[in-house]
Amino acid sequence: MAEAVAERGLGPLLAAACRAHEAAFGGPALLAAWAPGRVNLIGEHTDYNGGFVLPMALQLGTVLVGSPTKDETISILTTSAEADKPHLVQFPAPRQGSPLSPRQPRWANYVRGVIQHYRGGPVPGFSAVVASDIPLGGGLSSSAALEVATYTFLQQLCPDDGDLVAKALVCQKAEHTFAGMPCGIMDQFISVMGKEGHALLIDCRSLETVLVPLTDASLAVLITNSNVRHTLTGSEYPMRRRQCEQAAAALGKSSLRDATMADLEVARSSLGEEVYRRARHVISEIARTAQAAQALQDRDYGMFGRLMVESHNSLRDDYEVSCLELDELVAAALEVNGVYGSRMTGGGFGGCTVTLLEAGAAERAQRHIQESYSGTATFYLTKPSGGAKVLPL
Ligand code: GAF
Repeated sequence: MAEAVAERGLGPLLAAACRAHEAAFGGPALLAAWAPGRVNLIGEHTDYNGGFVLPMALQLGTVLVGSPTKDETISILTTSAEADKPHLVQFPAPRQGSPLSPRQPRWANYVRGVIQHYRGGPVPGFSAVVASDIPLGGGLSSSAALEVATYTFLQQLCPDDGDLVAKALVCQKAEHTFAGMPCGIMDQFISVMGKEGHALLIDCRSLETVLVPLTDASLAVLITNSNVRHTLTGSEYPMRRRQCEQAAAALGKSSLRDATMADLEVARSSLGEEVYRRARHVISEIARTAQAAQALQDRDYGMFGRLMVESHNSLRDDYEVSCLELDELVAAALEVNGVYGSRMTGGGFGGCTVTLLEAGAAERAQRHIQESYSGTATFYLTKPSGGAKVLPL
């Protein structure tokens, strides 16, 4: 059954990270920060097309605890499975004068990238421990949470001007330049800006947001991890991005946000069938997301659920980023009485599904999904959380 994320709280994760700091570095952690992962309710592969997304921040997240040091070395220990086992990396602080660049191990590049691009830098020496309860490779933005937790930690060590949008943009830049992943802005943005009890409709072109309440006690959001590990730094994600840019250019638009279905139909034969289908997903998904946010505001969960299913089908058939396991999980969820809708969430190629359902149907749904699924699923029932924060020690 689902982990009771809310009841467990942040305490054990923070305490374990502080103990690990004391053990590894021989002194207490004096500063701590936390940043959440996210689940996207709808609006997939629209962010890098200037479109709408509707994510919520999770109660699952990443903590980074640490202390300033006298020397100009940065030492970071991760206890999360990101590195398979506890793993220490050390490198000279940028304040020493030499810029950081991506290196092995890969997990540390999210931290290095944020340190390098930090707006309050150059960053001095410090010791730190990273710990996380976000399932890795589950498509719930463990990497964005690590970037945003790192930035929030640095804000205490050497404060910047506190601009939150700029913070999300720096974390995205770290991912582009140090992890080689040309992601959109959704994951870092929601990890910074999440609001308790709300999903956030983000216009990824203007970066304006609308808070959409998600506090109805009769409603639940169930995340199901297929436990098929998703990796997005391969060629598929960048290729989808390029295809979208190609379609927008052929339509004479700066992004697919500005294109209509009618524009697309006119250009169909010149685009080629595959690029046409990629663009059809994006244009229809942007419209669906705006409509879904309205449906959620209106508490029209039936409509929201139908749009989730359309989104999944479009990601599966037109954008081709689903996989058999995700399709199985969605099909099983939709067989349960009390389920409004279900879809793959995040980048795809594995990871999680998200299901909107009556709270009273949650246990039944988990049982049925697990029984129907050919693999082993893991479930999370989580309420929308706030964004990144400093933790008092
Ligand atoms: C990944 C990316 F990091 C996001 O920017 C977004 O494009 C998402 O895939 C798909 O909606 O999480």
